[in-house]
Amino acid sequence: DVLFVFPIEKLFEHISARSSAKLFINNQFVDALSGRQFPVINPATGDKICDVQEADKEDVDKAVDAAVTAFEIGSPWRTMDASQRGKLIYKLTKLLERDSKYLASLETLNNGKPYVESLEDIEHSVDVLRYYAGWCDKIHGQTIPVDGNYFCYTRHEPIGVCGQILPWNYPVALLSWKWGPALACGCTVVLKPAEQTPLTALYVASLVKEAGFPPGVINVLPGYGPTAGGAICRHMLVDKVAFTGSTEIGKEVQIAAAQSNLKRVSLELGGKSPFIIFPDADLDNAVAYAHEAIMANHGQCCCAGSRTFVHEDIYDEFVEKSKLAAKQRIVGDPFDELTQQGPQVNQEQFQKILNYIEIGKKEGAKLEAGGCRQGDKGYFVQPTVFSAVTDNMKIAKEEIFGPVQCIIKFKDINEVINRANKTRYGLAAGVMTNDINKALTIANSIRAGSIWINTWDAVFPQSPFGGYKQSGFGREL
Ligand code: TXE
Repeated sequence: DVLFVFPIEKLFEHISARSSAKLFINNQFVDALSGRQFPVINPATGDKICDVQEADKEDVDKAVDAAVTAFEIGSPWRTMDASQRGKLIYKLTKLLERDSKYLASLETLNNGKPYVESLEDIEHSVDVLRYYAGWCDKIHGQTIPVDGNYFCYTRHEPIGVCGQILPWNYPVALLSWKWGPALACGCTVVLKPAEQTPLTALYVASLVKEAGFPPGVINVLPGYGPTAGGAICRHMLVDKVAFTGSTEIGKEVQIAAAQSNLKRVSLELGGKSPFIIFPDADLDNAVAYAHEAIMANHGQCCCAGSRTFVHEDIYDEFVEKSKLAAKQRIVGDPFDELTQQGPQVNQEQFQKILNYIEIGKKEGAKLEAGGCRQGDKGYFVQPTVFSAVTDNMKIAKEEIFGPVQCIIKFKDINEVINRANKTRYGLAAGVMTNDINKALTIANSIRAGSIWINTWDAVFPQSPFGGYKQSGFGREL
């Protein structure tokens, strides 16, 4: 039953029946003021799924007006009991569960990730929102015994109108990361999903209305980055912008915030995360973790383990086994239950990855597996493994964001700490070892937001996530 997929033809009918290929403002699906639309593509075929209304600056103004009104003192949202806010968020999680197969099918159609993984993303989103639903009535300040005849207290207040800009790699999951805390605290939201993957966010918007959120509390604007995204970042009445995406655009977001109203900014950006494998670790286990660390979600993870540092004593054997793992990975139709890897999200990302593979070959890295596109339709890339990668190569320094494993040799712990830290990024890191001393030394020496010991990608609603250095600041979850 878990593998039941919503029939694809029905997906199209539903998108139009719910009129959800539009902007969601004030609990209504409306056309963009310009009337412009943009195409949304199925990455498995390159074919158009549908056209979606395209938000621009005037639509952002309209959505922010709605969010400002919803946030006014005395409004239904501001006077609602905190526990009632929690019930609304909880109701939304029930609707997500009710429609999880539909949503997972839509996610797979639009993003290309395997259906089973889309289902897991929806389950994760439910867990995240449920966790935050419980927080609503547990956010309190302090009383402070100041000197003199005074009563002093702190009160935690909602920030206000929160602009939220999402990438395309985890469309529903990242939506839950952004909405959960903002709604729990009583903020209102103007969200822009990535232009590549707006469909699931728009469907969830229809559930927002069904759950009974007051109009204007949540607004969803599909559109492009420089236009709709930029207008959110520059808007004088947006109090905060939470951005997940590339480091380059993260910098632009912060500049726009500074040049407009000094809105608060939180940034969750790229990475080049090191995974350090010591010879005392179980070899097969380490190979399997390192493989998943980079291949999961087709390499399209901000916290992908994209630099695999392997100790010289086990290097050759590790490479051999990693090569085998890559060759065995099943790439194909994301709706097939056996598929482990579907297409990359779009032509641009697909081409970017193939370019990096060519650069790797030219720089002298040894291609052990993959290295080409798979098939002649859609944006499929073969799981690729490079050995003999050195620190100065582009493929060891830049974020490829694809299924390309770079295996690098090291000799000792101090040297590998230094080398692992030589990056502008600092999102995550990992170590595989049976020696607690080595594990804790690594954990305390690598400058990254999450350090995983004998695991990877262990991300929970209850624990914080975010970067050091140019991987961003502020914490998700
Ligand atoms: O990212 P962008 P792209 C990395 C990854 C990937 C690269 C490029 O290396 O290959 O970035 O991907 C919106 N003002 N990551 O081009 O451009 C845009 O519309 C405001 C890592 O997709 O950063 C989208 O909604 N917003 C990352 C979002 O920003 C703007 C996930 C992300 O797009 C804007 C994605 C502007 N001027 C990519 N320009 C991660 N941290 O997981 C664009 N946007």
